[in-house]
Amino acid sequence: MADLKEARVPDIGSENVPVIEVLVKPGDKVAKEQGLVTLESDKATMEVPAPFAGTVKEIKLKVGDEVSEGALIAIIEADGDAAAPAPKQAAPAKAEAPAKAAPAPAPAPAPAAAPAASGGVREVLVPDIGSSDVPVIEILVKVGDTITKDQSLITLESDKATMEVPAPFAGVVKEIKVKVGDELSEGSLIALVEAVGGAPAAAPAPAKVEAPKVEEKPEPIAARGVLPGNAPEGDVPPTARPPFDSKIVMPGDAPYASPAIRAFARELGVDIRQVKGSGRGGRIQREDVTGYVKHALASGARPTGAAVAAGGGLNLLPWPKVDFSKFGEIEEKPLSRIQKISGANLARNWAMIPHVTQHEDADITELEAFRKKLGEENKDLKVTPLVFQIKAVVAALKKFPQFNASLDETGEKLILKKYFHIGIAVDTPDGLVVPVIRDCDKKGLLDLAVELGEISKKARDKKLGPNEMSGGCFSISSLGGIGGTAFTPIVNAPEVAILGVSKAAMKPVWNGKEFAPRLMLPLSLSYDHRVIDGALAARFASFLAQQLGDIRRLLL
Ligand code: CAO
Repeated sequence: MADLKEARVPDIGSENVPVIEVLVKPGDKVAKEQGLVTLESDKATMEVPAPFAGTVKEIKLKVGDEVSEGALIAIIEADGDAAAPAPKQAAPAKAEAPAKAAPAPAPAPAPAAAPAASGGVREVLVPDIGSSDVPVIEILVKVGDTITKDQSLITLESDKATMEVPAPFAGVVKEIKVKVGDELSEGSLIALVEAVGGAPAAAPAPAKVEAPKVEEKPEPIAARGVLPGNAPEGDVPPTARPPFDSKIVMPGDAPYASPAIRAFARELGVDIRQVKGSGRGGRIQREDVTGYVKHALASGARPTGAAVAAGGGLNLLPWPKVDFSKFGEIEEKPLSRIQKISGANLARNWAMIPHVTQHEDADITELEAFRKKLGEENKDLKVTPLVFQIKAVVAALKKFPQFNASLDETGEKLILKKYFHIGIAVDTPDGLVVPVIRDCDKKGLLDLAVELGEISKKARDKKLGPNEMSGGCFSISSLGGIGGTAFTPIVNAPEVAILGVSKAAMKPVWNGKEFAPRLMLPLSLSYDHRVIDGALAARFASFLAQQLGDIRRLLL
């Protein structure tokens, strides 16, 4: 009989916390500790991991629901050896064997220790956060600030969660005892605060606060702020996650900011995705948001340069909200994480890059004969036309270096690259991903064929790591195995061009005397018109066609 178990919200330290993302769907196989949903309170963003491995049968909540400890997330058919019994009532799932204490998502207010001095100046200490030596990544107050009870004082970031430590009482900050980079544990001194008004009497130091008893719950928090929207590398187990680098993980630059900073940005009407973070790993700080606003105001709300490069200036109509069920039967299907991430990137690239597509046909009759021969000689290797296209692209990038380039984030400087890493668009059941084959100039056709086979398989098995999808110079999107005569690929920013390849077809071609049957390969080169002009694109495309038309040239 199927072993159906309930996955519930563990003790998250707050109540009625909104679900901002559902990370799995019915039918998904989940590993133990894989994130099921993302919750975001005003103090922390956290992923709730699966307490056991299995197959998701039913999802019991949706984005926007507000949940507390014990809320039912999903019914999961546990894998055979799943050890943890499912909770039978509204209580957090208990971990089979918590490997290590997990941090509290939203720590209880910092405990106040005994008065450090007369006149109501009291120490504020780090509460039980479930981990030790957690780095301070942000100081949210300064000396002289008047703070309210529960106002956030500092932000800590462990490998599992980003959390703000709130003030246990109202008062005036007299001294700050930590700095960014310090590693804190329960009881570490954060600040001296002069209590005001009805501040509680001195508490014993360090007061045990109501922080969650981490040893009784599953490791609750997979870092959301630390690894936002990790669809492409979603299979990386939580314990083996790579160090955070927002540029690698999300070329689309998902906002990397604490909840307080996001709320601050919202308050000012700032789209935080447009703010460039100056903190560690690109984290967005308060000053970045204010800097962004200042810049927008100074430029008369018509941002240029950096702001344009950052995505500003698009004043689009909101997306139409339609109740389609009024017109007939419908079914709702959430987008996969890959679709959401690539969708955001594609929308930005399409809206911000002035695209032009140059079309060209390459005569690959001879190439095809050679490719077939190569295939016969290497029966266990699939040598498709794509490997020749990679080689031809490298030759064209060498001849036209402007294509092997990126605009910097100000939009005012071109970075020319001396390496040749080619991204290949791969269609997977969950959406489009673009793994990168490195140093294609140094690899032979057969090496490229092997690597292409490997990355395509890895992409479809969801095994690609973030490093395998970063660093590309130019992308190829081949629909040649499927069909079509031409299309308009979208430039994969910050690259400046992309080659779309359609299906080769036999066509009558005039050779000066007669029409001869030739195998013609349609090429569609989309480029960023800010960097490349039409004449250059026509030269690049025609050079590519020449290379493919006479593969001896690839040896040059
Ligand atoms: N013309 C004619 N036939 C072609 C061809 C072309 N341009 N390109 C490939 N083919 C043939 C191959 O030779 C192969 O034939 P056999 O089965 O007889 O060997 C067949 O089509 C299938 O090729 P393939 O797709 O498996 O291999 P590939 O190396 O051409 O492509 C990959 C690999 C990963 C790029 C491809 O599978 C893929 O995912 N393409 C989709 C990319 C995509 O979605 N782009 C759209 C982005 S915009 O939304």
